[in-house]
Amino acid sequence: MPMETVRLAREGEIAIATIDNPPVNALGQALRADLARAIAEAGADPTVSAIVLAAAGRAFIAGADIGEFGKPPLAPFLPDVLDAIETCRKPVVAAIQGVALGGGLEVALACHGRVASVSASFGLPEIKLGLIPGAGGTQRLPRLIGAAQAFPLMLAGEPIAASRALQLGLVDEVVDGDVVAAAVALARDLAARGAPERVCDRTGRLTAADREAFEAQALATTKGSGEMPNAMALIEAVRGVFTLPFAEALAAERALFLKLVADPRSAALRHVFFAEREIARVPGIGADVKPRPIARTAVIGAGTMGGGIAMCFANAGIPVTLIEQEQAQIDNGMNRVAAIYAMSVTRGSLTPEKRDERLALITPAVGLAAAADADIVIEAAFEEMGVKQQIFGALDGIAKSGAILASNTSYLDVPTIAAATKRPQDVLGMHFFSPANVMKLLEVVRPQGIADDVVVTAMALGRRLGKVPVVVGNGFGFVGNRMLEARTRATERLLIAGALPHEVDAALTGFGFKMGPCAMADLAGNDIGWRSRKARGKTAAVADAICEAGWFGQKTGRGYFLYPEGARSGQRDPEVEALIARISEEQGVTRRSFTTDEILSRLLDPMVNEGARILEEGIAARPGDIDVIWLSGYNWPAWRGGPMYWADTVGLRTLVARLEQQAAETGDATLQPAPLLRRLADESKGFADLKARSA
Ligand code: T1G
Repeated sequence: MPMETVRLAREGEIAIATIDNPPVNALGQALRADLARAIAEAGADPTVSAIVLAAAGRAFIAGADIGEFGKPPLAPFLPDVLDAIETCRKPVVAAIQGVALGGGLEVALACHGRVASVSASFGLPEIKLGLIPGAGGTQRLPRLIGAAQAFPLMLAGEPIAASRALQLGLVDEVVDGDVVAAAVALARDLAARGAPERVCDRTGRLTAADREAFEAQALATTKGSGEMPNAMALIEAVRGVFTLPFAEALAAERALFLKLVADPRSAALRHVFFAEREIARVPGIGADVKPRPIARTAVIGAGTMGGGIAMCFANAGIPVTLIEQEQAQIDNGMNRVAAIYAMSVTRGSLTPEKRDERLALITPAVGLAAAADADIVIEAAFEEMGVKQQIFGALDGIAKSGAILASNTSYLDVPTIAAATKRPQDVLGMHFFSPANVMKLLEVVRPQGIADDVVVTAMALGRRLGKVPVVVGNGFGFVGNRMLEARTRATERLLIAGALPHEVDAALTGFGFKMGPCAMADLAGNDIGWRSRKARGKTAAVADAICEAGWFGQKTGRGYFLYPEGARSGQRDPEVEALIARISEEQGVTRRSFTTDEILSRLLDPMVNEGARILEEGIAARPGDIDVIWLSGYNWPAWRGGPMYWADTVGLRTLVARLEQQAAETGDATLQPAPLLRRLADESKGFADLKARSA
């Protein structure tokens, strides 16, 4: 049976095995089997003196096939394939172009020589999947470059460039040309030198000084390893290079790896890996739809959001005109932008040259006419419909034909804004999150009737700005804020029923969030929610009372918590706790205590329920999109996979039962399980069983 994923060819006495398993040569079962076969065949061929391992496509090998994890493992297993390469009696040389990641780098490490193209990059990113290298990376990399060089690389999981790999001794040569030809030359050379040297036999770099340096790194890591077990497993595995014979250390690494593969935290991170890639596929829009060119941009409104959005463009090297109505306003806006850049220079995260470069890309202007030549105009003005319609109506007469008009509104109706123009097909929402120059999430709001290439352009631009763009439908609060509203209402209910702000926040930070709902409200400013509730005729007894007292949060030194002398973390406030108790009494509620799990259920179940409604209404195309929104916009802990993934781990029947109980207890009809949630639970299914639908 012919090999599907590896092609064998000859260059004289050199056999060239070319891996070809699109899109990124992931080491799935078929490739592992073909690789083992190619090495065996070439190894046994008396006319072959050496083997070159090359790859077709944009990646050398992007690692193990992540999609296979969690499924019954299929032979041949990667460690065995790598053992066949390393113990081959003929030298095997890797010709590396593109990325060599995870198992891909481990393949290269099992070879007897490595030649890289200048654009190649190398990394062991397993840590990001809640794993450690599982096919010799923790043993062979330290033997090649030293444990104190190897450990930080594996702990960070970030790729390094070919030039750095050469410096470290990870590769033998870097070429700016035909990497296969260079690998053939090295293979010939190694064949002439006799039996190939194996990386597993190298111990020269594993000195006492290297051990000492590694142990210092391990100690520092132990102190800060947090929730994830894999950092500790990595230390244990790497320490094996000093304490165990190679074969035993390899077996120990594998055992640690397989344990982590079975860990639900890794399963969640693997879900996130694929969900983050799935968002690029917009249902109903073909891959043939091309984005419109974006060379010049404009931002209307130089407030906190407008300034931050302008910085996103400048940071991506895209010229932007920042527009205000009056000179004083644009001066303030530019001063704020300059101050943020100055802070980055002070912190050393930006050079003065880069600062100047970016500031030079932001052109301040007064009057909408300055947006005339922009390919896209993003409006970030005051959140009031009349203001938006006035701006879009004027822009309609100014912006060039084919320009995209986007609103950064966080909850207003986009079609109503678009109706102020004669080009609604070119008007959409691009909802950035504060601070816009920092937060990754970008909700691309796709109203009915929008042109496909406008959506595709906004998505491509989002990626160009280094954002995580997710297409959402038009509706109040779109996806993220709509679910946040459900959690905010739950917080209010919990406080009146008997919980205290620090207890509510502790439950969520214990779950993995960096900040609880009360501290988050205090950071954002309680007056923002207050104004929005008042504008919609809504009330929240506790939150309103805190605002009526003028306690807007950190900016007033007091909110749900006290912030003495500008402290960034809040302290319990007996006055707030007394105010809450008074409101319970006024509402005739007998306060009671709640366990952490009860608090979590009351905070998160309503969010998931709202998520189910959002999917029913098509405001989100996939549950995974909702998960990515909460990870990149609201600090949902990645190792929990996101709200919809988490719901499946709890079990939808359990969630339905809990929500029914909460609805009965509170009389709040919004807690009645959404039809989709109830249906999936009845069918013993999860959100993961849902197919994508057009947002
Ligand atoms: N397994 C399965 N599919 C993969 C994959 C992988 N390792 N890498 C990429 N894909 C798919 C991806 O889902 C997408 O599919 C398509 O390829 C293009 O990817 C034993 C345990 C390589 C830098 O963590 O970082 O080895 O959406 O959209 O932006 O020790 O993909 O088109 O259907 O991301 O150009 C370690 C993961 C695995 C690297 C390319 N490796 N991949 O980025 O394209 S664990 C990784 C990436 C391991 C061993 C261990 C990136 C990329 P689709 P893409 P890209």
